[in-house]
Parts: sequence; structure tokens; C-alpha cells
Amino acid sequence: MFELFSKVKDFKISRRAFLGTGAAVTAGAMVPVTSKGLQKLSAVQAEELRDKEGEWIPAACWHNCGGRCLLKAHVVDGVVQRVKTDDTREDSADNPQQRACVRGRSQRQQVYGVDRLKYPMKRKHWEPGGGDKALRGEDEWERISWDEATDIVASEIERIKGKYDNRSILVTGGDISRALNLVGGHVGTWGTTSWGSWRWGPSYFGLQEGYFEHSINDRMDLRNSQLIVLWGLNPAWSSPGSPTYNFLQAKKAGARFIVIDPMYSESAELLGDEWVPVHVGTDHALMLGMAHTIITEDDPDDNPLIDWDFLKKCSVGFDQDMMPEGADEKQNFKDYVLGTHDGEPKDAAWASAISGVDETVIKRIAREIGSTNRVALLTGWAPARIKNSDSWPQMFMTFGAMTGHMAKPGRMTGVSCHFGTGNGGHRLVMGGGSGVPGGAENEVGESIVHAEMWKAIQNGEYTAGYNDKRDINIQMIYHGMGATLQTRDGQSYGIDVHKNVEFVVTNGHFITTNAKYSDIVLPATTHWEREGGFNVGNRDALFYYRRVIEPMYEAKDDAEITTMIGEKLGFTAEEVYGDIPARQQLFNQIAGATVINEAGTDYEPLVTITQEDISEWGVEGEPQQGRITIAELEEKGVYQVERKPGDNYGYIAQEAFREDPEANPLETATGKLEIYSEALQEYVKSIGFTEIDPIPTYNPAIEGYEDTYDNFENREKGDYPLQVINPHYLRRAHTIFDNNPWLREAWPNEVYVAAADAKERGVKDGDTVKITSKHGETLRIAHVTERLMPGVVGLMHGAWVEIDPETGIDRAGSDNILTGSIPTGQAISGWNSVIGDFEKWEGTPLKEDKYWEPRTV
Ligand SMILES: Nc1nc2c(c(=O)[nH]1)N[C@H]1C(S)=C(S)[C@@H](COP(=O)(O)OP(=O)(O)OC[C@H]3O[C@@H](n4cnc5c(=O)[nH]c(N)nc54)[C@H](O)[C@@H]3O)O[C@H]1N2
Ligand SMILES: Nc1nc2c(c(=O)[nH]1)N[C@H]1C(S)=C(S)[C@@H](COP(=O)(O)OP(=O)(O)OC[C@H]3O[C@@H](n4cnc5c(=O)[nH]c(N)nc54)[C@H](O)[C@@H]3O)O[C@H]1N2
Ligand code: SF4
Ligand SMILES: [Mo]
Repeated sequence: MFELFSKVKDFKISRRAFLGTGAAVTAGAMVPVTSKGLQKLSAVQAEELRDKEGEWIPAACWHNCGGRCLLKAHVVDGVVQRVKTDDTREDSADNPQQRACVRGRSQRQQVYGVDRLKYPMKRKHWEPGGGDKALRGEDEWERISWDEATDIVASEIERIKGKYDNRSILVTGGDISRALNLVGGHVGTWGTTSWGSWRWGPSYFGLQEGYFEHSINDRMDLRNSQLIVLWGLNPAWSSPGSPTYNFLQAKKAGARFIVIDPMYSESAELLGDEWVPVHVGTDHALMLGMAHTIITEDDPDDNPLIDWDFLKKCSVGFDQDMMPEGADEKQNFKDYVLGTHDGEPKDAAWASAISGVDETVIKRIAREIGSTNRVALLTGWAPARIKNSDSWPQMFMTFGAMTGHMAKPGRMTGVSCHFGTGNGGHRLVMGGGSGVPGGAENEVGESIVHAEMWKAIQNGEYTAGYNDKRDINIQMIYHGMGATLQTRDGQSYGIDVHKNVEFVVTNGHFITTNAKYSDIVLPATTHWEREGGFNVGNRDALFYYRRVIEPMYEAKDDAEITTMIGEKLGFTAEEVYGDIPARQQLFNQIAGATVINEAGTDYEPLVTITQEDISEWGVEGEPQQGRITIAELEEKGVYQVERKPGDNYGYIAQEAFREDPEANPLETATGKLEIYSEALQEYVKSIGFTEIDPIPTYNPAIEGYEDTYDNFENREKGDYPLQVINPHYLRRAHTIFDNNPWLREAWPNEVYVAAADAKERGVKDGDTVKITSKHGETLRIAHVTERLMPGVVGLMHGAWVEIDPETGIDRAGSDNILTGSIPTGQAISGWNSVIGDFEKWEGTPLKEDKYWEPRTV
């Protein structure tokens, strides 16, 4: 508990602002902080603050949230009083303001959260070697000094290295590798995270993964599409900012929207002309059924549905005449669809039995896509975050190639997700590098796949590749960044691992799940408390932020934490990080920022820098000519490239390839789109889990729709008759903001259950339910809805686990309590392939989490 006046000091508020008499509290300004969070000021205090001008400072909104928006913080006397968003330009359809979502606008509640991690803390019963390790997660915390904390971390690194070796240290993220690599390195982690099977596989058959490179056209061109298919994406929740607005412009321009999704999402509601509910993870089967309709009904003269010219010119593997050299002719896609060799046509009836989509709908949509001139086939990554979905991206490409909806105005096939939602293309404006040199090499050079990580550590063996299993003995975990224990597959196994290793340390902002199960927690600054930098989101705009407030309490930048630990390990600050001061790093990023030139052919400097600027900043650099001054950047916090239809900044994905594939080959083995791809097959095999065919054949997911049945042929439901998905929810950015009191009120964290399933189980809206999977159990208040197709449960991604010590059941609705540790194919974390059930909870009903106590220490 803290008393008010120490707060005043902590937050660098002048005492005067607090010395008003006990006048009635008004609804005016607020300042931090009491044990209950932000506190309202008295009328006198508020008036005094109002008299001060303060400054609007561009403030970072740095989360992995799918958007990027301008935030500005109004700072008076070193304290943020309010937050606003983009008013730096007129709003228009072509050049929308970069407006913040509900989360960004609540960020003051996060930075000033009463539950901020304030000081380095040690678990009370920790001792070298771990002490009572099972107490992790339940133990009390003791405040310690930075000196003691970094001593403990460095000595544990040395101790564990000495007792075992560097292969016993696992780092899940962050800068700490720089220090650890100086003493021999550590084991890392890897996986396909966001992308599912879109991460690496597509480069082998010739499509882009959607984050770094795009296979869809830019937002202006979207308005040329007559039909837009949103296949498993919900921009209204997962890409806030302008993407949904851009889609709306396409709708105004006349596009028809079909939404294929097990959930009738806000995007479906706003944009959709038709909603096609599909069983989770069966999209591949559905698309095969559509391909069958097109193949069987295509007639080049009377009913052209297939773009034969495109297929022949730009792809291999479609039919027996288009096979790459050396391939078995029988293994072509067309024969597979028709069932020529396996006797099983993948027709609409076959697809309907798996996907749940009516046969007539499958045929009608297939015909519509095949016969419409300009179609955009857009998919998110969610349908690929499915175990065994390794061939799904290749299927998506194949369907686009068949119908020729690629690489032309209004025609595109690919990923529309995250920063690239509905707006593909190279960045039009970007920041420069900081100049910080790369760190020492990690001599261990080994990494464990997320999808098996916790179980592999439990079992002492992990998969390093095809026929390559290796012993592993992890005894120390350093969570430098990320929410790994919360966001990786099989959380129950993860908690067990955390209760058994010898040492766990976390850098963070709060007692997050990682921190909760640690021995030492180190308070990190937020981006509001740091020197500054750039953030990018959609391709049109670059966001600049600078220091808004001084570091809270004893929080330090991660770089400083790593440096301190490096020093305790016997190295100089320069050896850990180089010797470029933070101010110079920021200046370098500004000086190196570039923007597309008017012709759209090259980049030029963004910021004009004078000798005076250089002297004022106290940095080294050269004057340069750009578009805007440093002062303007510092004031506005955003630079947005002005767009208009037909300008030089448009983007048509793979346009040059389509025009002349010989002169502009893809980076695939054949230089073409590979509907038959041995390279993809080899790649998947090399990872060491499961294998696939060179053409996109349908592989039912592990824990997919078919597994909800004991006997799929006879349709006898099994013990886990429902499918659980984890939509990315507007309440949070993954786990971030789960503790934010405003967002807890705005977006209750209920589990979405289909009305028919609820009725069958005697569950009413607002009842507490227990959701069960093969791997765990969790409680939530039920939101009974018609928006989910029957058979599907929507457990929103990212809630912080809260294991009830009495029942052992999670009370928070943590998604990864329900996921297993089941690696498949190309190391996919298949979070959307989980089967389960729910029932009415007969124990104490849950309180809405807006009434939950914050995790303060
Ligand atoms: N079951 C299930 N699991 C999923 C998903 C799913 O759909 N279902 N989605 C997956 C996806 S797509 C993703 S991208 C991952 C995301 O997985 P993570 O990246 O692990 O998730 P975040 O919640 O973004 O975690 C960021 C953490 O870093 C902290 N942090 C932020 N900035 C700083 C900083 O500067 N310093 C320090 N020290 N800490 C900082 C935040 O407070 C937060 O705790 O989750 C995946 N996990
Ligand atoms: N608000 C918010 N936005 C975010 C994030 C966040 O945590 N919160 N995270 C960001 C990150 S890192 C990522 S990777 C992206 C993820 O963005 P996406 O990969 O698009 O994931 P989701 O938003 O979970 O799901 C999109 C839609 O797919 C549907 N869906 C789920 N399974 C299937 C399926 O098997 N088939 C079909 N056809 N549809 C399915 C869901 O119902 C949902 O409507 O979101 C980003 N945006
Ligand atoms: S979409 Fe992301 S960047 Fe934009 S305000 Fe919301 S949380 Fe911040
Ligand atoms: Mo993600």
C-alpha cells in the first residue's frame, strides 16, 4: 500500500497540485494514484492543473495489435492528464486519420496501473537452486534492490552454467541474449505463431506470407474488385484503425462481400452480403468442393470458369499436362479433385459433409467466383492456425490460380491480416536504424518448437529436425519479453515446467503469468518512459513517439537491465550494447527515415535536419534535406503519404510475374506457382513432425472437426463434441490490457457459446460454465449467442490464467489451458484446432472480472 504523498513524488507531480482543500471531487482531471488506481482531483486541484498549458506529446502505442494509430498524451507537470488521437489532418476516404482504438485510448490506465511492477522483487522462499520450487505462482514477494536482483540473476547464470551447461538456459524473448551470448549462449524457442501454416511454407510454392511481403493488392485497388471473399478474417476486431474503413470504401464502390467464418463477426455484420458458416479447420475441404464444381462445369467456350492461360503460363501441377519434370503424372491436382485414382471425387457433397456448408451454396459460390471478372480472395491466418494445415495455403493459392484472380487490378489471392489487412505492398515510409551493433553470436544455436516446448522440457527430449531427437535439460528460464507461459501451447505443462526448473526470471510491466511463476521479477519501463522511436503499421504511415514521462518507480529499460546483468557477468556496457547513447540512437532513426519519391520508384530522406538541430540534440550527424522538419515530426508524431486513386504508389501483387513469368520468375524451384511442390513437401518433412503430399490434399486436423466424433462415418459424437477457437478480441492485444480496468468494463471476458449448444446443456446467458478439453479446464461466464455456428465455442485469446488453489481449475478463461502440446507439420501452433465441451458450473459462480482485484505487489 502506498500513501498519497510518496505517489506525488513518484509521479513527479508538483506538490502544489495536491494541496487543495478537501473540496468536493469533480468529474474533471485525474491524477495517479491510489491503491485503487487513478484518483480524481478536487475542484481546486483540477482548476490549478487546467491553468497550466502542458504539452501534447506523440505517445507510443506499441502492442502487437494488428493496427497502428496515432496517440497523443497531454502532459502537465510531468503527468499524463488525457489521451487523444489523430487530428493532424482532415479525415477523408482516401486519406483517413490514423485513429486509435479503445485499447490505445485506455493506455494511461495501463502505464499508471496500480499493479505496475514497481521494484525488483524476489520470491520469498527462493534460495539458490530454487528453494521450494512448487511455491512458484503462490509465494509472497519481497522487494529487493537492483544491485541484489542483478547479483542473483548473474550468480544463478554462472551457477547453472557450471552445474549443467549453457544448453540448460532457455530464453523466451528479449534483449537478455546479448548478455548471455557473451558467456556461451542459451537455448531459444521458435514456431509459426501468428501465421500458422502461412509462415514459411508458402515461399516454396510461390505466395507471400502476408506480414513482411504481400500477395494482395493495395487498398486503393480493392475498390476495383467486384467480389471480395473474406475467408476467416475479422478486421473489425483484429485490425483496428483504417482497414475496416478501407473495406467500406470497396463496398461503397459496389463490391459484394462473402464472409466465410464459423463466427458471424462484426466484420460480417458490417460488410457481409452473405455469411457462410464453416466448421473450424475444414476450409480446405470446402475449397476442394468448390474446385470440383469449377473443374466439372468449366467450358472454355460457353462457361469459362478456369483461367487456362494463366495456369499454363504461370503454374505447374494443375493437370497431367502441366506437371514439372520428373513428377508422377498421376499426382496432379485435377485428378485428385475428380477422384480419378483414389475413387473419391472431392465434390460438393463430399465437401459439404465435412465443412457443414450446404452443397448448393458451395456450387453457387464456386460459380460466382469463377465467373466474376474481378475477385479478391482474402484470408487471415486464423484458418491456418490449425494442426495439419500444412497444405491449406497451397490450396488457397491453387484456387486463386485456377480462377486467375491474381496479379491484376481488382484481382488478388492471399493473406489479408495484421498490418497488411486489405492493403498489400511495400512500405511507403519507414524509419531508419538505430546503429546499435548486433550482439555476440549464440554458440548454443538450438531452439525448441513452441508446439512441443513444455512437454519436450518435461520429457527431456526435443525435435531438432527429421529423425533428429535431442536430449535437453532446461534448468533456467529467462523471460526477457513476451508472455510465453501464457501464449504457447499446453499451458498446464508449462506451469509444471516452471514449478520444477531451478531458476526463473522475468522482465515485465506487471505480475503477468510469466512473472507470477518466477523467482525474480525485474520492472521494465513502458515505451512512454523511453527515449523514443518509430512504430509502423499499415504501409501508408509512420508513427513517431517520444518520451512522455520519466520512468515509473524503479523501472528500467530492458537494454539497461541487460547491461547491468552483463556487467555483473564481467563485461563492460560497451561489450553488451555498443556505445551509442540513447539520444544518438533516436537521432539515427530519424536521420535514416525514408519516404517514397513522387514517381514511386525510389526512397528519399523523410526529415530535414539542420546543423542547429544537430547541435541542439547534442549528437553527431550531417545536415540533410527532407520533406518535414524534426520539429514537425516531434509535434505531429505521424507522417502519412498522401494517396489518391491512380497515383504512383499503388501495388498489384506479382504483376510483373504474371505479365512475363520467364523474365520475372518466382523464387520457387520452377520459378512458377507450384500446385505440385516437392520443395514444400521436403520442407515440411525436414521439420520432423508430420508429412504431406506435393499437391494440396486434404488432411483432417488433429483435434479437428472429424475428431469431435467417435465415429465420423456414422456420425456418433465423442466425449469432446465441440470445437474451441480463440478469436483475437478487441478487449486485448494478446495478453496485453487484460488487467486494464476500463477495458474490463468495456469488454467483459465472456466465453461465446452457440445458442443451440447452450440449450442442449441447460445453460443460460450469464451462467458460469466449465469448458473442458483433453488438456485442461477453465471457467467463464457464458455469452449465449446466435453469432456462432452450433458446435463452436469462442474462447477469446489472451486472458491471464488464474488457477484456483482449491479446485486446480483456471478461473480466467485462459485459452492455452485448453490447448495441448501437439506438434505437426511445419511446427504449427494449431490453437484453433482444439476439441472440447462445456457444462453449467455448479460451484460458486464467477464474478465479472471487472470486479477482480488487481495483481498488486
Ligand atoms: N491459444 C492461443 N494462443 C495464442 C494465440 C491464439 O490465437 N490462441 N495467438 C498467438 C499469436 S498470433 C501471437 S502473435 C502470440 C503473442 O504472444 P506474446 O508475444 O507472448 O503475447 P503478448 O501478450 O503480446 O506479450 C507481450 C508481453 O511483453 C510485455 N512487454 C511489452 N513491451 C515490453 C517491453 O518493452 N519490455 C518487456 N520486458 N516486456 C514488454 C507485455 O507486457 C506482455 O506481457 O500469442 C499466440 N498464442
Ligand atoms: N483485437 C486484437 N487484434 C489483434 C490481435 C489481438 O490480440 N487482439 N492480435 C494480432 C495478431 S498478432 C494477429 S496474428 C492477428 C490474427 O488475426 P487472424 O489470424 O485474422 O485471427 P483472428 O482474429 O483470431 O480470427 C479471424 C477470424 O477467423 C475466424 N476463424 C477461426 N478459425 C477459423 C477456421 O478454421 N476457418 C475459418 N474460415 N475462419 C476461422 C474467427 O472466427 C475470426 O472471425 O490479429 C492481430 N490483431
Ligand atoms: S489498434 Fe493497436 S496501435 Fe491502434 S490504438 Fe489500438 S492498440 Fe493502439
Ligand atoms: Mo500474432
